[in-house]
Amino acid sequence: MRYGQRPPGPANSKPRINRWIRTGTRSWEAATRTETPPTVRLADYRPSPYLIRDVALDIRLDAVRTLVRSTLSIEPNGAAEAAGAPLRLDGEHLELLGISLDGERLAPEAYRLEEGSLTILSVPDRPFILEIETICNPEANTALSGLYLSNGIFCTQCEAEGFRRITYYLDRPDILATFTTRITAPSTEPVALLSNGNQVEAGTTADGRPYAVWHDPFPKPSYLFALVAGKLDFVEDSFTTMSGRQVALRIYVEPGKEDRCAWAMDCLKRSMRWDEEAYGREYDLDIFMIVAIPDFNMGAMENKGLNVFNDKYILALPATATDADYVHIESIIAHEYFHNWTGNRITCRDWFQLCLKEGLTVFRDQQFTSDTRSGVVKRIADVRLLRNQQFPEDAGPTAHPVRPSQYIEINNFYTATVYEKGAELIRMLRTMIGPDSFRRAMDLYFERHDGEAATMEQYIACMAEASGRNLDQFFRWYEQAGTPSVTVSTAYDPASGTFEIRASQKTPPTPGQPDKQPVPIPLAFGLVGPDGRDMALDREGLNAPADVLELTEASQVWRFTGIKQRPVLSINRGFSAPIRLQTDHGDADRLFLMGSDPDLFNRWEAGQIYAKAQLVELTRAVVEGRPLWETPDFAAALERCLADPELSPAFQAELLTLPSESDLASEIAANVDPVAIHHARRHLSASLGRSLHDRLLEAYEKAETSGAYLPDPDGVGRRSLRAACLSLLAAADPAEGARLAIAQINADRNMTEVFSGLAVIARLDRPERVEALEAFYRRAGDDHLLLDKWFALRATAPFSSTIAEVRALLDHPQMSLRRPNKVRALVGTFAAGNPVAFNDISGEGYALLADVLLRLDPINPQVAARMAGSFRSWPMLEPKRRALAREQIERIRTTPDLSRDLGEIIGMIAKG
Ligand code: 0A1
Ligand code: ZN
Repeated sequence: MRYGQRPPGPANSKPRINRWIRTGTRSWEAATRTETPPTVRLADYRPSPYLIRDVALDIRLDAVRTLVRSTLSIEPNGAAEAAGAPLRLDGEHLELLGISLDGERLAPEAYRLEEGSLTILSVPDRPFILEIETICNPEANTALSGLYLSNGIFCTQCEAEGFRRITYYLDRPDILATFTTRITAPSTEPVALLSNGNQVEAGTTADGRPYAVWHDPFPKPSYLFALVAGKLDFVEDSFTTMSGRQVALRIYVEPGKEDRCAWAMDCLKRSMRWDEEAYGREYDLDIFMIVAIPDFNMGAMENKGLNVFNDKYILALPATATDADYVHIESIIAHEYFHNWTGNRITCRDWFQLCLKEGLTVFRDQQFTSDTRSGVVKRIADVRLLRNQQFPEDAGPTAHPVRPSQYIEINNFYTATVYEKGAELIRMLRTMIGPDSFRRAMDLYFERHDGEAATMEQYIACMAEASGRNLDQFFRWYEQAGTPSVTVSTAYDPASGTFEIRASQKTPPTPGQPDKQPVPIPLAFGLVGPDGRDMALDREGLNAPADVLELTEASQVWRFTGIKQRPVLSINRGFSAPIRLQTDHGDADRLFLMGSDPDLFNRWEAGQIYAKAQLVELTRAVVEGRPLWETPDFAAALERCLADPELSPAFQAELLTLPSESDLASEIAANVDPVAIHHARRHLSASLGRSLHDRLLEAYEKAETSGAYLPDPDGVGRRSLRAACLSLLAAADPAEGARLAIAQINADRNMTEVFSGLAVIARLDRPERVEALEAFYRRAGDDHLLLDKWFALRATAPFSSTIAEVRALLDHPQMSLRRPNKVRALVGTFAAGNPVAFNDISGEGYALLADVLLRLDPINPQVAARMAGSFRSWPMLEPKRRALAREQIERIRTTPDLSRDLGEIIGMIAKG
């Protein structure tokens, strides 16, 4: 029998008690949709009345009828006041076959089966054993939560609440149990059978099926459970930990893809070493496994000892993956690995504490990349991400605190706010207490809470205790949504040699939070003298360890004396706080900082601020039909930076890259015309491309890399400089741009160069475009990762005609709404990466997204809800587009039977 086909059901698979809720004509996913899903509130958190100590799972795999026998050692929770309470277990889409308590089969009157739960009405007030037998259907699981099939491979995704789709359980993160998992293959064919922990047994059943038993000695919440089974091959390596233990490392991939795992393995070993060196954290099992699968709702998942990855974040060869892919792989491998301590050993008490593991782990992966590559370039990338994704979220209808206080569907809260702003809060804490105290505080956190499910308060208590600082006010950052705006002005009095800095803060209202309190804002700063150096300052009166001003009140003043010449203030260095900043700098100050600030981040930032101000004005001129202008001073400043041998190519590339259209939209914030923004940005790019033509061409040629491809910081930096130069040259002269891009594609040195050439061509309205994209399609063949790149390139063209092209591509034989990567590549890129076509004045772009979301929602609600986020900035659009977008949002909102996921998000968005 071919693997993946349904084998004859096991003899005992006939339902004995069939209380499965039949779905009629509605889809499987729609079966549990209710009209008014309940809101879950942090304030309602109560410890569970029961604990589960050990779990034994016996899982007999079958594509459509997987049998799960679960044996749970349960005991009343002494800490909870619910003696004698019924035992309510979570469960969804399960067919219940039977339940026994301490070996006695339960009669149907002894329990209640409802949508989403199974309640045992009476249980002993001592430890007892509960055995439950259920059936689930992996093949029907298109939501990819629970046990599902990805290209014939059985795999699980249990975060946040997927375990309840495998068996009835106390599916909440504060229930920590040890797991022993026996997996029986679906047929006699040999397959990999994997779960968490260490393998303790393997063999063949009487009917010839392979089986394996895994035991994970570390108590863990159910969301960290994983099972993978299927035709997979692996590459193997090993790692010696700091205490000298040998750990086997394995990466499992679909057969034939083993040659694409070398980079991922290298990243894993470097991550393991880094966590030992930076945080003293050692790996704890005998084996660490990664499995790469093609269908996954997110990037990757940190299941204990068995990370599951979207294969685009594992597979890489120079001919198939770009530098950006290599760098993503590195940071995601690190992120998932670092979760072993921040997330797994210490997990979250409840889902409101998600930032405890995610913000902290993002911060740790940022540190790793920063140490591995260029610190400033990494910081710039993180700030760009924050501005492009988190700031608009914080300014729109889906704004929520880093630690939300309520949700309807927790999967909707895996957001840029929880992850990226969450990481910024950890970074601020470190800035405020200093790196040494921070490390001591982390040690204390690990020591105090290892093996526990913790809260944000407990984490902050460690920070406060180790540093001796009161961090009560800091906690507001976790509870208040919205990006604080900080206004800074300065005054210099040459007569007394006094320099004064005034700063004030204000956080705008966000949904449900009309009034905001001041938060502590650490502002790293320096006073830059005319010689381009920081002036030595009397640090007295500064309330932070380094050169940091702490703005804790609504407004504050700092005064410095003995200042002999007028300095230029460089503030929020390294983006020390995630704020919007308004200074009283004039253009001359900005250009000066761009050329001279000793803080490299702020050199870049000065250029961005200068360009942003110009672009906002140019956009206004486009809207009003006024003539546009050149920016010779800015061009000259860029030219000086390009000629500066002290600046790395990677940093120069960042200087040459203008603020994104989404960043500009959130800067303009009202009556936004995305097409006008696009024209203004293209105009400035073209103008810079013309005035810097020779310099750009020279830099482009000089940065060419030779020899074997390596994703090292220097090579990546050179190629990114080439891409930045090419983009400006193409804006100035599309014919020349196309010629250079085609040459780069044809040279075929590596996928980075090919793809950056294609990215330019794909956005040009020129005859070469069609031919180049067709050639790339032919080259992609059936390589699904290359096909995703092709879909994304097709979706990215900034023309109205792209809407019809994307619509047509939805019927392409390689496109499927069941495959998240495909949908994201085509529709996600269109909606989030092509503001011109998406916001086309016809409204057809909005209609296209709405159509896809309504088709996708019954198949995969999580992915539908996430993509609906592209509608979230509608309230700031100009009136015509606003009305068109609103119409589509309402069409979605009023569609019956929306999933909880899409229903919650679209409901929030519709409120505006
Ligand atoms: N915890 C993972 C991300 C993740 C979250 C939810 C998922 O399914 C709904 C899957 C993965 C991480 O931070 O990497
Ligand atoms: Zn994470």
